[in-house]
Amino acid sequence: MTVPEVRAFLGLGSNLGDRLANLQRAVDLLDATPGIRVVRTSRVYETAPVGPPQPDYLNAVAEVRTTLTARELLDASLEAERALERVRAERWGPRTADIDVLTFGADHLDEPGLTVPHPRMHERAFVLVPLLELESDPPLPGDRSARDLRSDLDPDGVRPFAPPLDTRAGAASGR
Ligand code: A4P
Ligand code: MG
Repeated sequence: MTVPEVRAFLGLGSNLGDRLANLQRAVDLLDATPGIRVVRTSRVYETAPVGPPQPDYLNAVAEVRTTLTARELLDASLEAERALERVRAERWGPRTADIDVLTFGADHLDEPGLTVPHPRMHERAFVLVPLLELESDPPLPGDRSARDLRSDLDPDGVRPFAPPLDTRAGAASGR
């Protein structure tokens, strides 16, 4: 029996070390995980930090197709973060790689340690600008729609930095 694939979006961030290489490595690690295919990513943006003073981030959003459950996708993301030797020193503090599960199909989940859509995604231009590049009407927390947000989305501090990250899917199609 074939397990149907779910389309999910992952938020990627890095503000320590070689930030672009960290994001690429995160994509490669996710793509190498059985049950996850990274289809494409947004462009890479350089973004002003939200939270305590810290270096600017690079952020991007990856579109994946997965046969995993949402929980398994989160675990794979945390595993990739660990592989990138993320130092969990302070909440909202600097990190080599942060991977958030933004959406999982059209599901709304609120379980211990797993809330989807990501509860703060609609407040954050560093998530929304790259996400809206890939999907014009993504699931959002509560009953919000992207149309409601666009008017008060402040893209200041979210600057294009690099083209989309490499994916096997992109390489196969000659991109
Ligand atoms: N968790 C629950 N739901 C989810 C989900 N949908 N995706 C739990 C990922 N994790 C989820 O995460 C803590 C726990 O949240 C996880 O173990 C998981 O069970 P964490 O990554 O260790 O904590 P954190 O990231 O330090 O805190 P938090 O509140 O998740 O922070 P955010 O929201 O991830 O923000 N500024 C810019 N410009 N760019 C950034 O990327 N990132 C942050 C971190 C702050 N400022 C930023 C950026
Ligand atoms: Mg996080």
